[in-house]
Amino acid sequence: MKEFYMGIRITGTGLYHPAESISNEELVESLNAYVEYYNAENAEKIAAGELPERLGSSAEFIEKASGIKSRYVIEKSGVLDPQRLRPRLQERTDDELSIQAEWGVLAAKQAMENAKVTAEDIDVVILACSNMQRPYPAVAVEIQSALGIQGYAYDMNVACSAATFGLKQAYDAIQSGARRVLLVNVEITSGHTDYRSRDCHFIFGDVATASIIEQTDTKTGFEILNIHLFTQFSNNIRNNFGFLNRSEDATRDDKQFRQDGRKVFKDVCPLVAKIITAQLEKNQVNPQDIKRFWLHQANLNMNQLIAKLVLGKEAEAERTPIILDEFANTSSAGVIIALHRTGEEVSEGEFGVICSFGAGYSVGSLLVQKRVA
Ligand code: CO8
Repeated sequence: MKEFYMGIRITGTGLYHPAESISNEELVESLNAYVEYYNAENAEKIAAGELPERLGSSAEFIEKASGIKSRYVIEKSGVLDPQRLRPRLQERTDDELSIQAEWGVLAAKQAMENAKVTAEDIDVVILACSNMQRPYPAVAVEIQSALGIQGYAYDMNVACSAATFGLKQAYDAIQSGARRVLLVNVEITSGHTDYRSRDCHFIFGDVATASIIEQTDTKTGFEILNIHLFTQFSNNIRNNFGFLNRSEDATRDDKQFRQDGRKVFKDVCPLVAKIITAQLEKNQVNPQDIKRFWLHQANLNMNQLIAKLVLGKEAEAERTPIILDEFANTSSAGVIIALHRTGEEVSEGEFGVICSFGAGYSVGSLLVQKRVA
């Protein structure tokens, strides 16, 4: 092993998802009702070429193109209401726990229980995700306060790679003297999904995950052997929502998630395969010895292709665990859900790769090894 960091391990993970889930069929029925209404209402403008005709969706397309069958959402009736197409949420007062902090606390408690640590054992809280509920105060500080953790906390955003970049921050904090880090990923994606567009209405789901990272040689967990982070600017996944929208008197309809999915697919698959291959080579680990590739959960076909490029052959299904069929793309949280659900399948000494990719572009790849106490 060329590069071997000191024994820093992921010793516990937690998962919270809301109770309500939407199937492809339900989502398509709602979009198609909206499209029919929209096209009828705007028939004259569409005929004159002033507005584009909106197009309907299909459940078969969604499953074939992405592997997604359902997604959890914070509030189902608002998303499915063709007159609304976004969750119906109650505004909370400043004295109430914010929604994102509430979900973060739920996932964190499970991760802390699994890692057998209490609030007193933790020095740092990081909330890493694609969408923050507000700019400040940092939601991570609210989670820290709700859990009674001392030390410091902050928010960070690297879109779908926020969890792996957050693991790097956790790793660095421990190398700098912190005892334990609580990393939380709360993705309430339904707040930023354009449910009017067939190109992206099916893509995302809501969830919260949490991980405990600590230096130990006596606790079961995944030892972090190597971390590789990479970014390269691209407009192919973009969201122009921001605090300057008001001042710009912005009118463009681009303040939600949008992407050129085909380009993303073509650019990102070879890039990720190259990064993982180089990382394994550098650390003298044979790709065949990777028991599990916990890849970003955006698209089943993408994950199968990346694994094939790295392994030089089709990967067995269990080698690249898939949770996106149930959860859809949960942005940063996807890799942690996959690890949480299947980490037990890996035995002492076996290797795994945790690799995210997404907007930026950003890629974060961790080579890990299972250690059983
Ligand atoms: N139903 C029926 N037909 C459809 C639909 C639909 N819903 N959508 C598109 N079509 C049609 C298209 O119009 C097109 O028709 P034609 O061939 O006549 O032009 C045809 O089907 C094919 O369309 P696409 O080329 O768009 O379809 P793809 O096969 O490329 O599949 C995917 C689309 C599934 C989106 C695919 O491209 C993909 O998964 N790409 C990778 C995406 C990816 O990984 N993105 C990462 C983004 S996530 C991220 O970074 C986090 C951002 C922050 C999160 C914020 C939360 C809100």
